[in-house]
Amino acid sequence: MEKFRFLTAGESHGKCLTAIIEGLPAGLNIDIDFINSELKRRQQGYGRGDRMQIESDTAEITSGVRFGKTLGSPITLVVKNRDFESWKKIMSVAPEDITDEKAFSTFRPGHADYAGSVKYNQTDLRNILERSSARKTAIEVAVGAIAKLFLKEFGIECSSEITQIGTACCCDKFKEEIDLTKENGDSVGGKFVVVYKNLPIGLGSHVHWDRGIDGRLAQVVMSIPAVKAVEIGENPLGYYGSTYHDEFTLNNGEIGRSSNHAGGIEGGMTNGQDLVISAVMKPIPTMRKPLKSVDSKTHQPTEAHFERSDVCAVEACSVVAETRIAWVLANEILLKFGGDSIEELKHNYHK
Ligand code: EPS
Repeated sequence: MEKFRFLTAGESHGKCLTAIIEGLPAGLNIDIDFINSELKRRQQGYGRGDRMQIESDTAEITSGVRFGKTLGSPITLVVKNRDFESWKKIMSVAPEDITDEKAFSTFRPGHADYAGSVKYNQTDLRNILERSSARKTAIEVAVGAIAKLFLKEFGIECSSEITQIGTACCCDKFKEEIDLTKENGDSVGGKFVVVYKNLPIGLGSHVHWDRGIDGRLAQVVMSIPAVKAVEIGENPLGYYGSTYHDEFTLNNGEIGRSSNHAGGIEGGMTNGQDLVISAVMKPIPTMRKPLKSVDSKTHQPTEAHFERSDVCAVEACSVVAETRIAWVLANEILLKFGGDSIEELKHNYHK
């Protein structure tokens, strides 16, 4: 069930990225500086490509907000692609501008190129690259930053941390691993964890498969480009029931827990403990030292296409995950407590 809904549009080197959000109550404070600081966080991290030197992502709000507060009407957001200045002709919408410049036909193993070109009947793989690019996560983060502002109204905050880069599991070694990968013309993935604190009990439900909040969270994190695995709480492999489950405790009459292996979710519902979600990002498929491929036009063996890319984007991915999780939590709060204004929602809200 969707209460907090949105659509995004935009290509990586097109004019801009756009989103329309619907379902937020009236009266929510919109702090544009916070949205822009989240966009900045997404651009950072060791191992990013040169595109991040060109862009300086900021969001413009063109509807749904007046004098810093939501109106309850749809909110439109725009993030400009600065790089569009260099791509105006190549990304033109006008048929008379048709050009082969920047066209390519050699599939990158691991990218959307192959399946996308077959599905959409495209010979120029740029027509797939442009929307499959992780560039679109910029506008998604802007949407998620608004969801985070909504969560802040209820004292819900989050943090994230990188736990592994390639084979390095200790943060002192992360830079070294990325430097070595870059020297080898390769790319590297990793793992991160996101924690949300101060959630109410009972977001999500056990009554239908599609209402479990764990499934909804897994979907939004798994669908971040290059994410291949999502875990909620502690990976239970190797545990017994007696050692995995979080025993109940009583402290001055207050119900508590002795541990949080469940990561804050039991029976598809938040249980009041911290929400803990980890995800694994694969190495980005665009590599300076390309893998073997096939040319889609000539059907001859060749090397995969290379163009400017990131060596490692795990840190950016963790920011994207934080903001996507915020979409789901905001939606569940709206569903459970309801309200057309932030005042009404706060009146209905309880932990
Ligand atoms: C990205 C923008 C892209 C890439 C990257 C993420 O810009 P460009 O293609 O112009 O260099 O840097 O996207 C990918 C690596 C990918 O495979 O999708 C961004 O804004 O995050």
